Amino acid sequence: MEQLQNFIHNRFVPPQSGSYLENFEPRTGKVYGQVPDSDERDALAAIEAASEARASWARTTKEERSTYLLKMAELIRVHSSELIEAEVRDNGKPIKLASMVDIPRSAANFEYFAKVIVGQTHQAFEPREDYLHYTRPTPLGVVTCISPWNLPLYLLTWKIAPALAAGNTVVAKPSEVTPKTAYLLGKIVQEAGLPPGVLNIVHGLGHKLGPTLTTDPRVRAVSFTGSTKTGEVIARAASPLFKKISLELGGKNPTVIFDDADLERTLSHAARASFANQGQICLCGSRILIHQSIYQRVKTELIKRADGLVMGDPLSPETQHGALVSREHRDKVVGMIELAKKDGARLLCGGTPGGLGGELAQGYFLRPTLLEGLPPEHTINQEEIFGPVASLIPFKTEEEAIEIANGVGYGLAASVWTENIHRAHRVAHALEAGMVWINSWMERDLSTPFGGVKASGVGREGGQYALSFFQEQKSIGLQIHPEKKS
Ligand code: TXE
Repeated sequence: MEQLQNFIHNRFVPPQSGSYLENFEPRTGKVYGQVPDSDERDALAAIEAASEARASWARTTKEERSTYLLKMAELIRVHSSELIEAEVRDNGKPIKLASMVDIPRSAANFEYFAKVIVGQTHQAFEPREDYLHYTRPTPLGVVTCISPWNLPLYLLTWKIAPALAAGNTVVAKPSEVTPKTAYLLGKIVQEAGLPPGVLNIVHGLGHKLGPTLTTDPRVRAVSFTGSTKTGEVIARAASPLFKKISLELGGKNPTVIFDDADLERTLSHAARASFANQGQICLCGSRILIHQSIYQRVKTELIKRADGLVMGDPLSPETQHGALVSREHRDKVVGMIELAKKDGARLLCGGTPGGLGGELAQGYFLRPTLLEGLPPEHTINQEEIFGPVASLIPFKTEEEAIEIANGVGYGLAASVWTENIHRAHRVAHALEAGMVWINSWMERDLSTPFGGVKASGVGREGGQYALSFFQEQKSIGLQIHPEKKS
């Protein structure tokens, strides 16, 4: 059974406690590896390594850092088969998704920031003819990047790449539930020849490592993606210490379908928005708001599409719907469905766990599930379920749709489906969400700001927004003497 190790100062090292956690394979429900159960001592060793490497990495030119990042991207592509299999076995996602999205995007994250950093410009201001101010982006120093289990390498590299490009050294903590691709990234760091200490990876439980990783005086910034609850814990610990924090948290995103939508297109996207990655993407549309005049038709079609998704072995290329990430998470999702049923929801499809035989019999499978009949205020329509569960909600007017869409604590993303250009923009402007898609879902240019409002987080990732988080803009003022003195 494979035993993963921490990656500190470019060396693979065991956790100082000598203890390991079991790593379960979602498709079989069986233990298939061991993950370091690291503690404060490992976190301190990683911070120490990052701190030692800080000054020399900050002195590298942006072209040098760009070259390292391009090498990382190239090596991710070279090792993509191994990374794809690791992501599928760790997470339970369909291999098609890992091959088309997770791993290519992880390479693209490095490639993208390799280009952005060399193109970064400075600003200059001239308040008088004899005076010049200019800005100088400077790295922060040591930064912590903490990532979740739903898009393991994709989200980890989405943080690491801009942090390194900006000249920081990094301590990364992947989710303990999906550690394998982060472990393999350590090997890629060795192969790419990154200087020791520039990127360190510590595995283990968030509550054991979090306090050190988010409060150590040498850590200048914390970039986190995960649950709103953990986001709160991190904000409470790091904010009073004046660390920069970026929090990408949960969502309860509405898919708003008006009666003039192009239904054929809308329905296939709406189903994908609800069930992609088994509904475990923070951008997933878990509340489907439907104009009452087309409600029955949309409902019937969505059920057909949900039932039509091929659930199966995540390692099979035909599979469209894999396993959920863990037994605990699957049970939590099923618990929410049970709560909905108890309170009077109608289960339109899915809802029962399991359903596969052979070596997959104990896997964490749950068919795409649609519910209706609960008011917008019900827990099911308020709390993030983060599984293959969407709830249908009818509305009568545009105003009502906006009110329902905005009537939750979250504000990450939304999609609006209409052929009326005025309504499309009007509604997009009125929605309380960091990102709104019109007649599309999850189309992303890596330069656009990514992040939420309300309980969905603080700060923006993507392009210059990520760079500005991982840098300080130093302002330098210069007096120009009008007369020649020397
Ligand atoms: O998240 P956690 P989990 C949501 C989703 C899901 C729930 C739980 O609703 O059901 O979160 O998922 C680390 N200090 N999302 O348990 O606990 C942890 O080890 C520092 C939404 O995975 O927030 C992991 O590396 N770090 C989300 C990371 O934080 C801590 C994607 C995320 O774990 C910590 C995933 C602490 N005190 C889950 N405690 C999205 N919106 O993208 C834990 N961690």
